[in-house]
Amino acid sequence: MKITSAEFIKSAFSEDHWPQHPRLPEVAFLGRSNVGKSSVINSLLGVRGLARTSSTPGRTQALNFFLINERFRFVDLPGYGFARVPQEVKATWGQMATDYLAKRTELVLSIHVVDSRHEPTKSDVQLCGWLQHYAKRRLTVATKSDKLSQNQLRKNIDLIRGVLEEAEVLAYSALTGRGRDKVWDVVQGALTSSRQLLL
Ligand SMILES: Nc1nc2c(ncn2[C@@H]2O[C@H](COP(=O)(O)OP(=O)(O)OP(=O)(O)O)[C@@H](O)[C@H]2O)c(=O)[nH]1
Ligand SMILES: [Mg+2]
Repeated sequence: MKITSAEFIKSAFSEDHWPQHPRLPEVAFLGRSNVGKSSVINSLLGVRGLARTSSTPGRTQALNFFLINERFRFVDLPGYGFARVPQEVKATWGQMATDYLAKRTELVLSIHVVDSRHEPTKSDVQLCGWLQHYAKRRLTVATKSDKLSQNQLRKNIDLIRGVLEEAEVLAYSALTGRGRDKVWDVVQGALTSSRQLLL
């Protein structure tokens, strides 16, 4: 897809702050804290620093909305499973993210970002179960693949597929752009089939 414009719209901490007009399809990025969600967004868009990234886990605290090509939105969700975040913040995360996943009719695709180097955690399995339960479109992306050999990557992708019980897991790297075109194909497919839904 050709990106003609990409801009940050707003951060939202609750439902009444989600963008309302116009109604546009949204693609959400979910996953563990520090896994590389914001980096996936920036690399897909080819814009450095649009979604804030950091080596400190917990960088993204709210739901961050980005408007792309004035036609659809990307939503960067806060990461889960960061131990040092206080209990009440953890509870708020759960509420914010689960509210969004359960209620947002504009959501057409959830991109679950996992670390290609590690076995998925309990939280990953839980999120995946959630997404399967809601029966909306989803895609699992295993990022940071540049840190692995081809052989190790293949083994890990198989492991991740097994643990998450997902037929397809795409190898990705924000550093090299690996997997970028494939992810865009899936995004494009979701946007195309959502057209009627939102009219
Ligand atoms: N080598 C490599 N490093 C990456 C890749 N993607 C992200 N990183 C690094 O991983 C760290 C975390 O990336 P972020 O994109 O901020 O992760 P996040 O999931 O948005 O983190 P939170 O918002 O804190 O949940 C940063 O230091 C990135 O530079 C990748 O594909 N390859
Ligand atoms: Mg982030």
